[in-house]
Amino acid sequence: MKDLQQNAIAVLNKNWKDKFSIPCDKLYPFQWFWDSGLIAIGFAHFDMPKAEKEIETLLDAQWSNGFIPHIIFHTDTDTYFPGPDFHRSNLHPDSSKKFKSTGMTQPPVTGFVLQDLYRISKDKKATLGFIESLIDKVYKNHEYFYTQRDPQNEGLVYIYHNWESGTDNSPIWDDIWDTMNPPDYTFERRDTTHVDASERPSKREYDHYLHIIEIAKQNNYNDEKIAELSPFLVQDPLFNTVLLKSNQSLIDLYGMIGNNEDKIEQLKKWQEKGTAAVNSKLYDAELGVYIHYDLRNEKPLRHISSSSFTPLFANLPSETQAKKMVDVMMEKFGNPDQYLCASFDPTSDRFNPKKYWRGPVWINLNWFLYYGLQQNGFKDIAKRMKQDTLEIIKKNGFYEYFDPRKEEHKNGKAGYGGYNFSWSAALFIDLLN
Ligand code: 2M8
Repeated sequence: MKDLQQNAIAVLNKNWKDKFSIPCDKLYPFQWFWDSGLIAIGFAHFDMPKAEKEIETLLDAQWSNGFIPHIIFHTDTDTYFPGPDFHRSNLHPDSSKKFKSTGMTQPPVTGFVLQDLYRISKDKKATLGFIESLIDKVYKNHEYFYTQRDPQNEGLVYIYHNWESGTDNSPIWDDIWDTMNPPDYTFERRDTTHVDASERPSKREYDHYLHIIEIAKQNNYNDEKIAELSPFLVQDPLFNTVLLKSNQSLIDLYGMIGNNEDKIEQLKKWQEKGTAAVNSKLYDAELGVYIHYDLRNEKPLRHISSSSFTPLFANLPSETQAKKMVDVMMEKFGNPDQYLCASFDPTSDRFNPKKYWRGPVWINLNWFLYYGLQQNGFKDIAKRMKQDTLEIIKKNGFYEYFDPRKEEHKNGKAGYGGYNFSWSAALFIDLLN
């Protein structure tokens, strides 16, 4: 495993571009929001200055309304579609004057990442000083979410695009695609020149993705208009969990820094309301897990995915709920012939073990679930989650995603998507240490 750790370090150093990291050469050649945060956790174990720089660069691209974009286009390259000319972040009056970006966001990991840097740091005083220098930007990002992304003032924030969820082509979104009929656009995909098309979303799915952005652009990325008009408007348990986990981290960190009582008070209010809302609106007692809610069509999306278990990461479920969730996880995803944790319900007919977010195992989700299980006292299953994660990397390398079926791993060809993928390397290092 020590050799593999050296390989993981080499992957991160190779994907480091002076002041930020790319998730993967050619396939993802810019800085992505949640990748960036998770990558910083890996760097923190062996190169704290890079970890800090990664976060500093990310926050440097923040808009004046507190919004942090999902992709920051630091360079010009045509290996990715859709690029800066398609997204046109400058349509929004508050967008960064310094960086071109998208007009959508991603799970807001920054708050808990700062706390992880502190956990890992060998020089706590210096790291707390670094955190103090930029924590207000993260607070402002949370303020953006609660004031702009919660139209009914429920304590839950919405996402307006599947790319904001991070779980791009999850079968959950099929229900929403059924409510839309976008034009058959002409465009040149780049992802399928780097990765086998069978492991990526379909052309028709991309039509939906582009159509939602077209609507947002027609409205200059105005949040109120998007809430009114976007055909995709979803309350996502993973996204809300990440926000609440980050809220809690901000409360802890401001407490350590001192003199920030007003912010702590506000964060606690968001925390209380958000936790209650996740548990009342997104918990499906019959399924025994958390699910997504389609705010546009006012209906729950009753599917079980790896996102369904992530509220454990922010300690949101009660003891009874947690126990029930873990039972469901083991019953549906825990078959000994499979590695934990498939990204979509393996017993569903929408499950596809090779296709991106429709079934494969993802290292970032396993990392959330490992810590969630551990914190909630499910030590044995947490141990399996960690062992499975380390083993699939050991067998295949630092791929983007992996086949859950153990049988497929016999020839070492069960890793899919991009290779030398940054967060797989970063979180491998964190799990090992
Ligand atoms: C994937 O998403 C991008 C769009 O954001 C793409 O397919 O082009 C997702 O897995 C997302 O969660 C991830 O942040 C991104 C970069 O790794 O790739």
